[in-house]
Amino acid sequence: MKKAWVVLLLLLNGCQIRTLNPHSQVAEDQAMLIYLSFAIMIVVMAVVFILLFRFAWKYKQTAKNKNDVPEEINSNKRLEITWTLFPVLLLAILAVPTILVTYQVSPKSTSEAEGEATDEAAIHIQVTAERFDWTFTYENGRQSDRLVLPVNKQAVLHLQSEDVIHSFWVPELGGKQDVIPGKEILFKVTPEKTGTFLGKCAEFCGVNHSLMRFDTNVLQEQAYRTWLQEE
Ligand SMILES: [Cu+2]
Repeated sequence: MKKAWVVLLLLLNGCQIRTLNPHSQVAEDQAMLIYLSFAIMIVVMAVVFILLFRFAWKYKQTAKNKNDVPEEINSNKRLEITWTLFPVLLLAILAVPTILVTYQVSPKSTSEAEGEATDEAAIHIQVTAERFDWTFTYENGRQSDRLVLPVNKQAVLHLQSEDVIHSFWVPELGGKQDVIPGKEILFKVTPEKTGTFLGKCAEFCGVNHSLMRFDTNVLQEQAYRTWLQEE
């Protein structure tokens, strides 16, 4: 029994990748959607299971009712309206924030984003995925295998792939975002906390896919500037 719990905990932990530990607005919005749909699911499950057990108990066969012929009921307006409106209401509660957030956080390709206002002070980083590593190129030309970002400042990541479809994913900052060959995709993120967050490719891209991991370091702005100048 103990073993089963350990296995379950390991599965839930996802080995270092922590999805529900958001440190950016995008990641917070995504986590909120997960919690909301989970809460709705719990409500539905509770109703279904309570009714299931209640009816199984209430209408169980006994020596007394064994030969009863149940009354035939053709319709019940009140019940029918309830079980139609209730799911509609739940779906609406789920749909409105989902659509709003999805449109808001969806990354766009460069051509789609043309003419769209970007933060003047935002930093731009070229992110190149190829089998099987990531290269991050900064504004001063510095290249690195790690993503380094200043805290509380918008970063515009220009995602590009050299070969096949990869997926950019730093769960604590948001994502996952497919990286598609022949198309540059902009992913905007503003990290809200300093620290090191694990990122990885989330699209199976070949035999060494699992090696496509990278560290994301979120630094204070001054430390970021210093790091940029380092060799
Ligand atoms: Cu990949």
